[in-house]
Amino acid sequence: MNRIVAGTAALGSGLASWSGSACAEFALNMPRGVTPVSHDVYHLHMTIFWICVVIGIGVFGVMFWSIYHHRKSRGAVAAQFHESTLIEILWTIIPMAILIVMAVPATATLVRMYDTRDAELTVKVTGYQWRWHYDYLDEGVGFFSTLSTPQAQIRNAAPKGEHYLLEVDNPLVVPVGKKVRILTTAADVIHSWWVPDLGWKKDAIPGFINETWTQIEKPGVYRGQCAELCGRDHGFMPIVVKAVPEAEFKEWLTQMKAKATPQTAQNESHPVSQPATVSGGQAL
Ligand SMILES: [Cu+2]
Repeated sequence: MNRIVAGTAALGSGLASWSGSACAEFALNMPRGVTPVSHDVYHLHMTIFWICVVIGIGVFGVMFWSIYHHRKSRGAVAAQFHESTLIEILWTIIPMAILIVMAVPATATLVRMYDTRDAELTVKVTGYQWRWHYDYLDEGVGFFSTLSTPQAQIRNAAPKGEHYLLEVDNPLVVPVGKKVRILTTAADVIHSWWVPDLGWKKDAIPGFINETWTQIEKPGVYRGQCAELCGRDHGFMPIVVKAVPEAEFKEWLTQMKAKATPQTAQNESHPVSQPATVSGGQAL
């Protein structure tokens, strides 16, 4: 009996701790994000969601009402309205109107997503199997960003950390409130750069350069992953974006340039040398 009581107590405390931690992160909806585009995407998603709810209630309401009121036990006789011009017009015009109502905000959001004009900083993101390379094109700074979760955690030999498989050695650092143009490409297979809080994902395709932009509104660390099945270790190429105030960003950039200088001098005889701040990444 005591064992049952103890077991129940343990289960209760387990559930309490679960509801305190995991449940706090549990969400059914998509994140609102931290950029103007992510807010647009969220509002678009909610608009279309509510349109679908109204359509669902309307269609199923009519259907269930009809099933109930025109049931066989009431002696219902099917109505004959083949070749009804009115019905034909209605079921053409109503869906068309619904599509137009959804297409207008969707197009406006897409146009905004592709408007990379007036960006203050350009970062080229290159996907590799299995890590990312970031180039600050106008600054001469570039580095690899590689998964930093210890192997022991991956092999279940150590307790998993808070950001298991979502942590890297060198995050992408960007200034808060500035428009950053992001170019994506790949050096081997197709990858996809995806940080949900930024509101978009962009394929990184060898031989092509895709373009988008972001403007993060509040400082913080935002995490994502490669969203393309790019090979064996596809699940081990996380993305970490660190948004910092402009002054801090400039300081970081200065440090990165200082680190780059000695090696740039060394590589002067090799015009196509790798960016000097490259840190060796390891494929897992
Ligand atoms: Cu990938």
